[in-house]
Amino acid sequence: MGSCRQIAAQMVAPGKGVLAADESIGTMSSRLEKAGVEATTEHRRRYRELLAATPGLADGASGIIFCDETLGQTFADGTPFARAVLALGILPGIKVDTGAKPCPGLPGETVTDGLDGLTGRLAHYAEIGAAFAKWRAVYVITDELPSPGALRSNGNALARYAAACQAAGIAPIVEPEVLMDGAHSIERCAEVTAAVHAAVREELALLGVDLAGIVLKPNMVIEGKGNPEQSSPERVAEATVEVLRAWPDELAGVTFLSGGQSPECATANLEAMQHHRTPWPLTFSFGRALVDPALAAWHGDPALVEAGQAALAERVAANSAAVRRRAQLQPA
Ligand code: 5MM
Repeated sequence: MGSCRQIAAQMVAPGKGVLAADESIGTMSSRLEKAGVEATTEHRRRYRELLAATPGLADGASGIIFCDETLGQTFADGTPFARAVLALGILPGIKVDTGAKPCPGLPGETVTDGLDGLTGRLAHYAEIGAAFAKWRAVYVITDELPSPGALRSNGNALARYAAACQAAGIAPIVEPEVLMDGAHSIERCAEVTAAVHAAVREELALLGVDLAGIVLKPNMVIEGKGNPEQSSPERVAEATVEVLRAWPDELAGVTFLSGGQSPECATANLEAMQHHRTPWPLTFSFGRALVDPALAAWHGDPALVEAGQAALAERVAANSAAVRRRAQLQPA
């Protein structure tokens, strides 16, 4: 258990966040194709190497989440990804869920799969160097949803995953994502996010998960994408922190997902969070809000690897600067 606490603390160290580069093969392939890059195993490998080998990445990134395919691959020089990033001062992580699947009995909702064989897979990932893991549960907002069944099923799966990780000495990122799809208000997002977190907390407690050895990866509390009103960063921060206050002080830290916000918007909201005094660090584990500019700049051209890396470095530095504000605003 001690090592999970240490790893989790390292993941949310001052000024650091986690890069989410764990798109499944299907998601990564369609993102590559959209950027004009043929979706091959080798192109996915090159893109992940571009990201991980970005000069100075360790200054703002404590860890990178990979998917199973990447963790089985090597840098061009033959070094396995996990060993290569460790040598760069970055913790390697692994997404161990196998995706959100339609849930029989819960029309329009999903439950995340991946518990079968999880203990054996975790042992393998630990052996090849993974320090932490990630599991994402997905919740939709409508007037009626999420249902109590979705709250309980996903909360239970997240807790079983987290307990299995801690037993294996791998620190779990617990990611309950309330989607931005829809035209709901920020108040409705707050209400749903609070209910989701309450169900997750209950299940984590029932399985004896050590909160000091997990990292929570939630959505920010924000309007639906279809709502013409969009709250200021100050309002988003206030609403988000209010929901998070239900978490005990011992939680290791909070690393937000970006959820489809623009890179600039996600950073502004993250910066606004730092004005609130909280017992746990509030930092980033963005996917798209960090990598979209890099993918656009590189778009598969070997001559543009440095341009892609510069674009990633710029977003990581901006988010690192945002979370470093905490130290100025909240002197110890
Ligand atoms: C990088 O995308 C992750 C995996 O997605 P799929 O398994 O669906 O392909 C995803 O879980 C990601 O880590 C989180 O959603 C955060 O990413 P964003 O882009 O929302 O910050």
